[in-house]
Amino acid sequence: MNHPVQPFPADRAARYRAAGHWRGETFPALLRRVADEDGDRIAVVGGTTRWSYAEMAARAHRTAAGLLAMGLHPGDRVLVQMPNIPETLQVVWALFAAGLLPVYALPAHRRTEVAHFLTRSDARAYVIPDRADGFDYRPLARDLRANLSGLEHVIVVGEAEEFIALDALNGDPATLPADPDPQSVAFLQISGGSTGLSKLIPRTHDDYIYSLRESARICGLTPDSRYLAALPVAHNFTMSSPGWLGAQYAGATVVLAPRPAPDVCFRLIRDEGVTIAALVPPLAMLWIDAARIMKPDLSSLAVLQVGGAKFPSEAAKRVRPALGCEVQQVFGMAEGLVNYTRLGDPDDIVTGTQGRPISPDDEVMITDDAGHPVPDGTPGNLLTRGPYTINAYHNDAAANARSFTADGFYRTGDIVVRGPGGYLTVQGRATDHINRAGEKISAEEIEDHLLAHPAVFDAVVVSVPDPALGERSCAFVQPRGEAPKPTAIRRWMAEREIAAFKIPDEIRFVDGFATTAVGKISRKELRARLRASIEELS
Ligand code: J2J
Repeated sequence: MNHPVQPFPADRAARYRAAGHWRGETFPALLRRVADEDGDRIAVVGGTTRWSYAEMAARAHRTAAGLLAMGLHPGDRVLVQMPNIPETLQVVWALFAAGLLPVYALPAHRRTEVAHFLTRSDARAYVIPDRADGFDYRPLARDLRANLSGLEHVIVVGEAEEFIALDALNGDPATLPADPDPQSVAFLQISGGSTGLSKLIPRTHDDYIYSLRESARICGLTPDSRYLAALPVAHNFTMSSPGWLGAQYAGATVVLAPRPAPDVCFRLIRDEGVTIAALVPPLAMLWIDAARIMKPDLSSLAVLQVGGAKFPSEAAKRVRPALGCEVQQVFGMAEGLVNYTRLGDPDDIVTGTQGRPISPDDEVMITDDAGHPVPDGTPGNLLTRGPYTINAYHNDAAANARSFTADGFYRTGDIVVRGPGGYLTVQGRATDHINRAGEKISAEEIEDHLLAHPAVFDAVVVSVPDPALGERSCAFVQPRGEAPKPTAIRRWMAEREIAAFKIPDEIRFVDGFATTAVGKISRKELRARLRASIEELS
C-alpha cells in the first residue's frame, strides 16, 4: 500500500521549527485543547443543531473509537463527501482523533471523480450523506463498493439502508491511539486539477496547523468571532483560510450555510451575528446586487473574504458601500501558499491586489518562461516553496516531475506581478484550466471525455470570460460526419457521471483545427488561438 508522505527536506524542517512556525501541534491534540479551553462555547451551528466544543469533541471521540472498532487502522484513508452540516465536522474531527486520514471530495463530484479519489488514495471507507441537494449518494456508494475491491465500508449520515449509520459508530474513547507524529500526513486534499484528473495533496499536521494559526491571526479571529461557511466545507478556502478549521483553532463559532444564496446567508448573518464570511467572486457580486434590493441587516459582518478566482477591482470597491464591511482578498491554493490583503490595508492594496503571503518564510519566485527571475512589476510565472506548501503530490510521479522544480519549488501555473510590500496581483495563468466561479476544470480532462463520444473527431476546451461566472467553459468540437446536437452531447457527458460544473457551458462546432506547415500545432497554442478568436468576436 502506498502511504502518503510529505518529505520536507531536513534543513527546511529544522528552520521552520526553529522559527516557531511548526510547533508540534496535531489535530487530535487541537481537538482536545479546544474542548478543554472553549468547552462551553458554541463550536458549530447548522440547521437546528448547535454543538458546544465539548459536545462536538465528545461526539467526535466516540465516532473515532467506533471507526477503529470497525476494523480501520490509524493511517488508513477515508473518503469524505459531505455537505455543510455539523456531522461533517464531527466526522472530520473523528477521523483525526482516530489517526485516520480524511480525503476530501466535493458534494458535486460524481462516480468518475469519486472512483478516482478512492483508487488513488487506497481509501478503505467512504462517508456520505443519505441525500443532499436532491442527490441520493447511496446508489453511488453501492455501485462503488461492488466494483472497487479496496472500498470496504460505507458510512452514512442519515438513513443508512444496508450501510453503517454514523450514529451507530459509538466506541470507547479510551481506545484511541496516541497522537501522530506532527510531521506525518494528516489528510489528503484535492487539487484544482489543471491537467487531467485531480491530484491528491498530502498535508501534514505541522504545516496545515501553522497556516490555520496564522490565518486566524491575520483575519482577526477571536473566540467571539462567527465564521460563515457558505462555500462547501471541503474546499480548501472554506477549510483553512481561515475557514472552519481556522475558526475552530481560535475557539470561534462556525455557522454552516446549506447554500451560498444571498437570502439564506443574509438571514444567517443577522440571526447568528456572523462576523466574517468567505465567497468566490461571482457570489460576492451576487450578494452585492441582492443587498441593494433586499437591504438586509448585515451590521455584525466585519469582513467579507473573496478568493478562489480573480476579484475585479471595480467589484472589490463596491463591497463596503453595498455590504458595509471590509473586503479581504484571498489568493490561495490547496497545495499551500495563501496570500491575504491585511485588515486595514489601504484601499488601493485591498481592491487592486490579491494580497501577500502568510509567512515570512514563504519563498516567492517569479520567472519568465525560461525560468529566470523577473523584476518586481513584471508579470511572470509564480513558483513557491515554504513552511506549508507541499513538496510533492501523493503517488503521482508524472505530475510531480511537471509541477515541482529540482529544488522543491511548486509551479503554481499562475501568472502574477509582485508590487511594493510583496503584494501579488494575479494576471492570468499559464495552465489550461477553466476557473468557473472558483471551481477549477481541467481542459484536458473534459477533452478526454468529449473524445470518447462516437460522433466527436476532435475537441478543444477553452475558458471564455463570463460576466456571471468569471469564466465559463467552451468546447470546440470537430464532429465525425454530421454534428450532434449540443444538448445531446451535454446529456451524454452527464451520463458519464462527472460533476455537473464540468459539463461545457457552450459547445461550438468547427470543420477542423488549425495546423501549421510543420504539422499540428500544440494543444496549448490551439487553445490560445481559439480563446483569442472568441474574444475578437465578443
Ligand atoms: C485569482 N486566482 C485565484 C484569487 C485562487 C484560499 C483561497 C483560494 C483557494 C483556492 C485556496 C485566487 N485570484 N484571489 O485553496 O486556501 C486560483 C489560482 C490558484 C488556484 C488554486 C485557499 N485564489 N486562485 O482557490 O486549490 O489559479 O484553491 O492557483 O481550489 O485558484 O485553486 P484551489
